[in-house]
Amino acid sequence: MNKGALALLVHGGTENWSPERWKSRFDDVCKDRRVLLLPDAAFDPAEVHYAAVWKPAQGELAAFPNLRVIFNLGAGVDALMADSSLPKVPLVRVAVADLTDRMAEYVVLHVLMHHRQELYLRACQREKRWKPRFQWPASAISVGIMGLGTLGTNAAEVLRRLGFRVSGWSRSPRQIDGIACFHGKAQLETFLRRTDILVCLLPLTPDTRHILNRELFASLNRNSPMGAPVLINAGRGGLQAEADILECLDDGTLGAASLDVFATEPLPPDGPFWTHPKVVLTPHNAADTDPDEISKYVARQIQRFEAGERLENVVDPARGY
Ligand code: NDP
Ligand code: OXD
Repeated sequence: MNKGALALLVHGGTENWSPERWKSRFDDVCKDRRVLLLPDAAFDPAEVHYAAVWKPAQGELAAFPNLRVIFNLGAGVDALMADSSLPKVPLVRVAVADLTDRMAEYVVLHVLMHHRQELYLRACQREKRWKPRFQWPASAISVGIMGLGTLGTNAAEVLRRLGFRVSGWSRSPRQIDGIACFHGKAQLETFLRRTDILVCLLPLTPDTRHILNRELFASLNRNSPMGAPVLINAGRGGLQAEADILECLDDGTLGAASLDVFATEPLPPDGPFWTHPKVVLTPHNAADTDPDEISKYVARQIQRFEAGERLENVVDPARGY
């Protein structure tokens, strides 16, 4: 049987998103199928049944008349949701243990960094100051996670095992052992009031754009042992009002921030976040998508689809995630 081709459209721009690397992995796991690396391959658009993509250009996917499934090579689909010409076929996103565990590593690393006062301690080291500060226990700190999906739930559970008081906020009601769960706009304020370290793992949708703003920061717990609340955002840059973050860091509404994502990526060299003393910045690599794992995941899903089984982790276009 002539198997439909898989088109690869990868426009990440960083080492992890090297199109050639993805092509070689997909060649390994789709041996009986043509894997086309666009835009270079000479091909007939009609032969493409599957597309595996990262940040494709607007309209690029509309060129395939026989497209059956789109596989987003990451967890967040905001770039695809912004394409009004996106073909109306199932869109599958990444939800795999490899990525989920990497995100938990990032969240734990940054929660501990603020909890254990690493910014202060590094400054002491630079200045050769031997000045230990009181070290409060994890159980004194309340971490609030916005987004209790694949990534947020796992990170919440790992933090709970470390002894933190953990709560979470989602769109619909959730129940997770040992985690205080809040949902919807009506419960947001209650969730924020008890939060010392706010971790954002929300998807970017019309409902969540700029949700991380001054009003929200002002609702965080002002009586935490840490003095001022801390923000950790590894969701998307569009979730944060960046001018508000800078102002709130400067006026003490926020004590510090770990930011992995930005409205404009790569962050321009003259951006104020690079040098802000209260900011810990990473270049959108909280949780890399690993080409080995993700190519296998996509190949498995294609197998399921062709065997008439249900695709996993299909995005609901109405919700936008
Ligand atoms: P999921 O879809 O599994 O979870 C999303 C969570 O957000 C759900 O709990 C959902 O609520 C909640 N949510 C969505 N909209 C709202 C809203 N309006 N109000 C309240 N809660 C809302 O996503 P993942 O956990 O897999 O990924 C989350 C995001 O992380 C991705 O969309 C991506 O942007 C980002 N990401 C960043 C990476 C990085 O390296 N920086 C790597 C990978 C992902 P409900 O449970 O009710 O549906
Ligand atoms: C993702 C990401 O969404 O890497 O997977 O940002």
